[in-house]
Formats: sequence, C-alpha cells, structure tokens
Amino acid sequence: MDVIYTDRHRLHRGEFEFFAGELVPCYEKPERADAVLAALTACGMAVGGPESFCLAPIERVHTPRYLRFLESAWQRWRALGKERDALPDVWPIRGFRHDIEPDDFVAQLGLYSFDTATPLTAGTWTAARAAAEVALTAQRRIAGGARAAFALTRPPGHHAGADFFGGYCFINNAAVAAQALIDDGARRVAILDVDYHHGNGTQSIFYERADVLVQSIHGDPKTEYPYYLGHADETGSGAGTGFNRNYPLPAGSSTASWFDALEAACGRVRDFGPAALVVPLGVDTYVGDPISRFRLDRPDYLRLGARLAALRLPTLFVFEGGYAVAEIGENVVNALRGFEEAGGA
Ligand code: FKS
Ligand code: ZN
Repeated sequence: MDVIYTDRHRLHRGEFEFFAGELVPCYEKPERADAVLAALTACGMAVGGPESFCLAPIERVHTPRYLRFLESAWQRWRALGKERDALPDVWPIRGFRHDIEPDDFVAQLGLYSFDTATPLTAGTWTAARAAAEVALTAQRRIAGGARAAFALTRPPGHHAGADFFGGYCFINNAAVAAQALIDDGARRVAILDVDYHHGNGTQSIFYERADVLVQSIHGDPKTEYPYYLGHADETGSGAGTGFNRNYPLPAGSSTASWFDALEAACGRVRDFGPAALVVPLGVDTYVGDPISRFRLDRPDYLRLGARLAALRLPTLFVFEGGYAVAEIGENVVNALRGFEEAGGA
C-alpha cells in the first residue's frame, strides 16, 4: 500500500494543553507520527512524499476567512510580544455574534476554536497545510486507480470544521480528501471514522450532503470528548437526511460490541454504493491508550483492516488519533496489513 508522509509535521509541536483545569504536556506530539513511520518502514512499506497543491482544494471544505486567520495567526501572536503557544480564553457561545470578526487576536482565536487542548504554534500552519497535501496526494493515488493508500497525517483533522479548530485538529484532512474525490468525479464517497472520538468536524462539514455518507464509531459523547456532538439521533439534515450515522458506545465497551458497530456501519457503506471509502484511522481505541476507554488489542486492528478490505472499495486511510506511542506503530501497521492480507492493495 502506498504511504504518503512528510516530516513537516514536526513543525507543529505544541507544548501544553489544558486538561481538566491543568496545563499538561501535549498528548498530540511529533513522536506519534515518527513511531508510525518507523513501524511502516520496518515492515517494508513504500513511503513517498506529498505533491504540492494550491489552497483551492482546501477551500472546498474550509472558509477562506478561517484559512487566512490560520495562515497569519502566528505572526500576529508574535507581534503581541508572545513567544509561547497561543491558546484561546474566550468563546462566542449561544447568543453571541459570529458574523463580525473582532479585531482582538485572542478574541479571534476563540471565534475560530472550541477548546483549550489545541495550541497554535510557530509551525502549525505549515504543518497543517502539509498534512492536507499528504491527504490530497493519497487521494490522487486513489483517483488514479490505486486500491488503497495511507495518508500519514499530522496534525490530525477530524475535529476541524469549516471554520474552526479544536481537538488537536486545524484542517480536516479526511474531509478535504473526500471532497477532492467528489471533485474528481466520484458520484458518492463514504467516510467511516474509527477514531475513539466523534469526528464532529467531518459530520458538520457534510451534514446536509447526500453525496457523502459520514459514519463514526466512538465513545459516547455524554461522557467522552467532544461531548457536544456525536449522538445516535444525528442523522443529517435537508438533502443530507439519512446520510450521517453515529455509533456512540459507552466508555469501557467490549471489543465485541465495537465490531458489532463496525458491522452495522459496513452494511450501510455497502448499501450506499460509494465509488470510494475514506477511513479516518485513529488507534486510540487501543486498550492501552492513555486518554480513551475502549478495549481493542493489537490483533483487533488486523481484523478491522480485513473487514474494511471485504467492502472491496478503493480505500483511503487518513491518520487521526492514538496516544500510546509505544504501540501506535504496531496498531496502525496491523490495520493496514489486515487490509492488504484480506485482498486489499
Ligand atoms: C478533555 C480532554 C480533551 C482532547 C482529545 C482530542 C482527541 C483528538 C483525536 C484526533 F484524532 F483528532 F487526534 N482531549 N478532558 O484523537 O480525536
Ligand atoms: Zn481520537
């Protein structure tokens, strides 16, 4: 399977995130992607770099106003005399105006974000844009006829919406790739998000669309991040009604119930009849993950890959979460190997 990667991800290196009232070292760190790369090379997978793209395919998913903000954010923060990472401290919740962009930089940070876990750093824009290019390069392989590709993206993407960042995500790599598949002629694309956390950004981007089926299996938002979206009754709206499906599972759920949800989601992919499948692949479902509470073990990722391969669709894996750095490489490799050994590319 083709793997696309760039070391530009290392330019995004947050120092601290807020976690329950305390500043703790960022869980989402460069070592994560380095560990996955090392495991992929160790088992002989071919790794290539990304092509370059203009902003147009990213603007198909994100607003120009938001992208301009991200692009200039670090320079504006520096102009305020700041050297440490930028974090917001105020947000326009219910009843506040979203249409007027405040002049104040920190107020803008709040307008374009939803948590305090996602520091913006000197290299964030360059790294996030590079990750989108990684996803777009993998997308081109699929559009060109490849059976499968893995976009080793960092920072991750599935929490980022059309005009907001959060949950360690800035640009929604999987959504950009799915939209590019449509723009290259796919009539329908299915997204099946297997990260532990609900892909709220991806859901919101395609919520009114009938050409992109969005499904997510995740920890129940009643107790798990991102808390405010990802319930089972969110099924799409307008033309998109019926084209969004959530499978929230209680924290601590058994692996058997996780695979039951996967089975249901795969059935819906099959019924939808897409030209391609995009899989936001987080391995924070692993039993040893430090911030998540499912119980998948290493061999379960082989089974996940094999089940996805049985859909017999061109498949684009896009890397998302996973914080057990010592096992992250093995778990990702197992998902991809499981796919290949079951007849995928
Ligand atoms: C609340 C802590 C909030 C944020 C968790 C973010 C999860 C990110 C992810 C991604 F794939 F995007 F990386 N923690 N007390 O794993 O979904
Ligand atoms: Zn996650």
